[in-house]
Amino acid sequence: MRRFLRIALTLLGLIFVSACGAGTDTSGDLSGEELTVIGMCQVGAESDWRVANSESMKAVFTEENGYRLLFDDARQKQENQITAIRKFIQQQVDYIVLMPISESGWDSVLQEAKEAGIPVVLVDRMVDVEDESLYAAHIGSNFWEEGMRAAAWMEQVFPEGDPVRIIHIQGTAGSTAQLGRTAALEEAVNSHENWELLARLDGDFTQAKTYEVMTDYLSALPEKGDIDVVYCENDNIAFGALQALEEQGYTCGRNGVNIITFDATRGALAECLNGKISLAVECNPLLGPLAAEVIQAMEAGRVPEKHHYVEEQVFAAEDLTEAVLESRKY
Ligand code: GZL
Ligand code: ZN
Repeated sequence: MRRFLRIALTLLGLIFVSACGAGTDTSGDLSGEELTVIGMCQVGAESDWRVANSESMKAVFTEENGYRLLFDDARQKQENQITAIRKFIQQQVDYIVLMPISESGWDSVLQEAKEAGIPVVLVDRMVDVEDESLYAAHIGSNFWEEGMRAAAWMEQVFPEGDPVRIIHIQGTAGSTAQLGRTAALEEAVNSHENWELLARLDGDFTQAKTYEVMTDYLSALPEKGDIDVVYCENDNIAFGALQALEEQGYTCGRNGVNIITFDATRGALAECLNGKISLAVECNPLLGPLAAEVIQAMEAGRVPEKHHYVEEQVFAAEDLTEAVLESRKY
């Protein structure tokens, strides 16, 4: 028995040491590092877009390009992003690159970064802060414009005066992408008396959540509804909605339920090519090179432009071929 206990205690000790080992020193002071140290706060891995965005950042902020990248995945929680920023401040990183999950709640932690003399570069979504000096620059998309492109397409395909019955499935509440894409749809619905919002559901930018809320909504209808458009605020929402709609017997495409999606990742373009998604509005995740350009400008002592917007387009089925799909980078 004593021998067994001795072995068990030894094993426990080993496990304890290795666990501590795994946790050591990501909080060490990096102020002496010659490489440019980047503390990066990513939202999570909720969507195909997000994965492509992370890959784009990691491909640029490499050691051979002169960077030490500290990458934190917040698993879709703002408090994890705030904790990571405080850790980066302790480590005295040279820059903080933040992909903020939502617009509000950043004033105090960004003030702490400012007092520590660490410039903050915002990528993708925006923050809503009193003092604009709390961030050095923002690189991202104009989400309202993306929504207006979708509304313009709806105007083209639905003759003025025709009824258009719309289900709106939103992204993460309070994120700039959700706020902008929602505002554009609201403006379009308000300016077309025959456009009707049947329901507004929360898809949180994920396929699983959307499949659940859309299935609940559709199965609660007394009979199959007349749905002209499902306005999905990103591709993963569109995938969840498509799955639920088809399971409930709806035909998706130009002669059935028109799914509109945002991001236009390769998976969505494939569904567009096969006619199940009617419109894919591009949202460009490849923001790494622009972010590096801004940081290099600051390294050279220049003050960067405050806002940098990337070019984006829309895709309908007739714009797509296999070759176009192959040419897409994400
Ligand atoms: C848009 C980005 C959104 C994408 C979603 O720039 O913030 O977050 O549209 C992602 O796919 O989850
Ligand atoms: Zn009109």
